[in-house]
Parts: sequence; structure tokens; C-alpha cells
Amino acid sequence: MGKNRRIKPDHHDEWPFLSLRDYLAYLEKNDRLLHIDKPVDANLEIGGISRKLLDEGSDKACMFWNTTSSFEGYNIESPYQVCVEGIHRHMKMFEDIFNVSKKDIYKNWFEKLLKPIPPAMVKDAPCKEVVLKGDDIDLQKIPIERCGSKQGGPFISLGNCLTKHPDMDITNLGIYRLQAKSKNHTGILIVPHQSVAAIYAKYDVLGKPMPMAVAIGTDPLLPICAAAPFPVNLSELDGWGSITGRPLEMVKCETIDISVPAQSEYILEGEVLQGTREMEGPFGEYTGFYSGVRDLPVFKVNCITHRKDPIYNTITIGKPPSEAIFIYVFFGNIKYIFKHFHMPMNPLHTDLIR
Ligand SMILES: Cc1cc2nc3c(=O)[nH]c(=O)nc-3n(C[C@H](O)[C@H](O)[C@H](O)COP(=O)(O)O)c2cc1C
Ligand SMILES: [Mn+2]
Repeated sequence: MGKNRRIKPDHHDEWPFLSLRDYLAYLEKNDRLLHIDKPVDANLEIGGISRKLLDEGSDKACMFWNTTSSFEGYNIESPYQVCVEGIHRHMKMFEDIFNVSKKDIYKNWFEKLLKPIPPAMVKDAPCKEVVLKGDDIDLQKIPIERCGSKQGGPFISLGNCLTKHPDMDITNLGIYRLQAKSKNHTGILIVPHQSVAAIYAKYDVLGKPMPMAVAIGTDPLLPICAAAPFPVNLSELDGWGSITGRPLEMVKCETIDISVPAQSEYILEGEVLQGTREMEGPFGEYTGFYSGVRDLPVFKVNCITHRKDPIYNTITIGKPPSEAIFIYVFFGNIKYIFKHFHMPMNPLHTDLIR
């Protein structure tokens, strides 16, 4: 490594990572970024490679420079072919992202969280280099992965979804899977105990769709904050600030009253409709079992903004261990709680304590 590096960091190639590229540059510097130039199909092949790397216990992330589409009969053209997976593949990565050793990770988190740092608005936002509206919106151009052979279609697996309760000036952040169904709409799974479910229900009472922005390809800490069980009155974005010791840079959306992380690779803007349901699934869950097909709400995409040369970020979900489980159980089912209740460390149990 060294002279042949392909990733240019946005700020620096060390902690705190302020963008995906800062982190990828750090991994590359440490010879922990694999590059694959051959065409790789987002339909099952990314998932297959991910499975192999997980089975080998790899601590490397994987860049695919020439991804082909999960959508039948569809080709992905420049500049959309680039995709990375595996940025949370190994415990070592969590140590890197928090800049503490494994044994201090939870202590560090709880101590720092006592001093939340809210985001700061900026004007200069890489995520706005390209703005697409109307007919130019096409989710099928993005290498959205289909990672299970019985999976009902391609799913956006690491979308950082930002919403706002109509009565509170607090931005909520969570990861909810989005099955890409057409150029401009996806399904969304909103599990009833999530904060987003309360927000969606409140918009329903008001008879309005729920505005939502989805940030894809962010710094690696953001999805961890998104998956952590924050109370409704504390924004995950302030939690990000507490860990890094600086405010997260945000910029206003084009079409909705929500702000998004400025350093993101892609932003989807739109609304989750009320009174509409479509079949979603099957999906290979993080428990290792397939969910069935069911009627779920719809996310209509009204604007896509992205960098000039965007990097899509995916994670392969499915039979544990998987990257999804690493992120989800990291704070959701802290192992101390399992110990306390004498429960085995099994993903099937995570929902019991949430
Ligand atoms: C990879 C991944 C996928 C997830 N998919 C979903 C999902 O489809 N629906 C859901 O409700 N929660 C999902 N979660 C869990 C939520 O992101 C998590 O519980 C979060 O704390 C919810 O945030 P909220 O309470 O602010 O809405 C997922 C987590 C991860 C890491
Ligand atoms: Mn929340």
C-alpha cells in the first residue's frame, strides 16, 4: 500500500472520521481495504463475497468498483457503479470508530453521552454536488444489493433515516430497511416500538405523509448511533457529537424541512405515505430466518442528491454472524443485559429486551 492508494480522504485519514472517505482512507492506509475491479453483481454476488469474508474472520472492508444492477435488464452506468461493504465487519472496526479498546467501549459511550453536542449547519455540502428531481430520479441506477436467494428484491440495507416529530424540534435517526421497488419508491419496515413509529403515527393523526430523508454512505459512527436505542427526546445526532467531540455538519434538504449529514455520499428525500400499503419481502432477517411477505408502508422519493462520484454503502444481512448483527446488537442488546438475565447471546432474543 502507500503510493497506489485510491481513496482520497475529505479531511484526514485518522480518527475522528468525519466522512465515509476519511474512514476508507484510514482502512486503506492500514491495508484493510480490498479493491475489486471485476464486475460484481449487486444481485447475490456482493452478499456471497461478504459471507466468505465474514466466515474467514476478515477485518477488511471491500470496495467494488464495477457493480452491476440487482434490477433485471438494468445496467448501472458511471458514476454509480462504486459500492463498499464491510465497514463494520469486525470488532477491530468498532475499536477504530470509537478510538478506544474493546473493554472500554461501553464505558466510553455512556460517559460521553452525558455531554451531547448538537449538530451545526453548514453551507458547503458534498452531498449536494448533484441534485436530481422529477424524471431524473432513478433508484435502479444505484447498486442496491439483493443478498439472499429468496429475497423479494433489492433492499437498501444501511439507510440512515432522518425524521422529525411534528411537535418537537428533534431530529430522529434510525435504520429501517427499504425495499427498492421502482425508480422512485421503496417499501419501509417500521417496527412498532421504534421512535419512528410514534412519529409516523402522529403524522397519520394529522392526515399528512411523514417527511423522511435517507443518508447513505456516511461516516461509520452514524449508523451505530442510528441503531442504538436512544430515548425520543435525545437526538442520535447529538450522540454522534458527544463521541467525536464535535458537532455533526448538517445541511438543509431541497424538498423537505429536514437537515442531513453534509458529508454523505447519497441523500434520498421524500415522504412515507399514509393509507398506502404494498407487499414487502421476503427478507433474510438478521436472525438467519426469512420474514414472509406482508403489507408495509411506502416511501416515495421526490429528490436524490449525491456527490459527483458517489460511493454506495451496503451491508449484507442474513444468517448470523453478519455485519447487521454487529451494528444492531452493539448497543441494542448489550451483553451485560444478557448476562444479567442468563440469556444466551442470540440475535433471536434482541427484540425481547427492546
Ligand atoms: C442493518 C439494520 C437494519 C435495521 N432494519 C430495521 C428495520 O427494517 N425496521 C426497524 O424498525 N428497525 C430496524 N433496525 C433497528 C433500528 O434501526 C433501531 O432499533 C433504531 O434504534 C430505531 O431508531 P428509532 O427508535 O429512533 O426509530 C435495523 C438496524 C440495523 C443495524
Ligand atoms: Mn430515536
